[in-house]
Amino acid sequence: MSGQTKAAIKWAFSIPIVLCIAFLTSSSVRYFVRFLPVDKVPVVHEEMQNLDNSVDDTLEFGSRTDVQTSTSWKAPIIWDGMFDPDIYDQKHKRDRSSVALTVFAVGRYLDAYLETFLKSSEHHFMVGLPVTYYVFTDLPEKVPDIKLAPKRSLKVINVERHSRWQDISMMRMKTIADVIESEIRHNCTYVFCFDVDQVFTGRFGSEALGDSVALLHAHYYRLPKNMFTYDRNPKSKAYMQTGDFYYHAAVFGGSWQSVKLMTEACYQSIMEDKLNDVEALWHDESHLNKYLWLHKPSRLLSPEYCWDKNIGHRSDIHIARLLWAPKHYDTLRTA
Ligand code: 5GW
Ligand code: MN
Repeated sequence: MSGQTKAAIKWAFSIPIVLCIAFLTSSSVRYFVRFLPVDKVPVVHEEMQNLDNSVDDTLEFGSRTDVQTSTSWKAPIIWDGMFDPDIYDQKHKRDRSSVALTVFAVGRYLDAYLETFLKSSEHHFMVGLPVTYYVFTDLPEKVPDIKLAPKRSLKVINVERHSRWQDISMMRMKTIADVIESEIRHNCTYVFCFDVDQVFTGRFGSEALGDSVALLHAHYYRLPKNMFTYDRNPKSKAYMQTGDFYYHAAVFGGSWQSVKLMTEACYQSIMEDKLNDVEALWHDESHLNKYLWLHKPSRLLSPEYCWDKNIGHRSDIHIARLLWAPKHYDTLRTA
């Protein structure tokens, strides 16, 4: 054999060995990295993060036999007992995840709900992760001065007060899309959008983070599809004959990219309806349901994540993480 052939054979043998070693080290590095303290983990910058990824392999879908724990398109539905909170917290600290929380407190809703909402959020919402609150209000000087934990901050954004309450609710979509474009996308990985008339009462943590996240409405999760209150007017852009679930617009979220697309699309549909002089049955919620039927969410939250105490005891609700605050429509909805 010539020296050249020998060299070629050596080469050919060494390629699979090198590949093998490379594979073993990369997988063992990935395995051991999870045991490193958070601040020692190297930050890996990837083109596009895979937001709902391998930690979801740790979900125990069979641990809850009393409820549906995944959708037909294989998105997890997060219920108590299915997840290990520490695994999710560690993953998101490692990934340097940060979360924007948007909330509107316009007119009388500010005094009625904002302080309780924010104080309870400090105790339960994404504890340990950097959170930026974006409070939208027409009364910026009245926003309470809440003491925030380290790495958490609050920005007040002035918005005008629409005279129709339906518009206050619907125009949130446009306002959220705009602030994602101007601010949130530079500061945060995820965005969660909340109604203000709610109180956190239990962990609402990093297990809820995903690319596009929707909440099962407490009043509908056990009802058959034909009872869902989708918009049934074919003239509305929100019209739908059937769907997957009935989602509650009081909580939705995801990566800033997904929430931007979601809120922009809902706003477009709302404006098209206005041109056609129609309004969807449940306003922004109807449009959100239509969007999520056409663009399946990657993660669903069980009604633990927005429970209504008035429903009474349900054996499948082991913990209420966020509760509807009492409604005072009589005083709040009069002009
Ligand atoms: C006022 C009157 C009727 C309906 C809504 C409002 C209203 C809503 C308001 O005056 N100010 C305000 O900030 N909002 C925001 O829109 C709050 O964040 C509120 O949580 C959200 C949705 O309105 P809700 O909570 O009254 O709607 P539902 O579907 O929970 O009854
Ligand atoms: Mn509400």
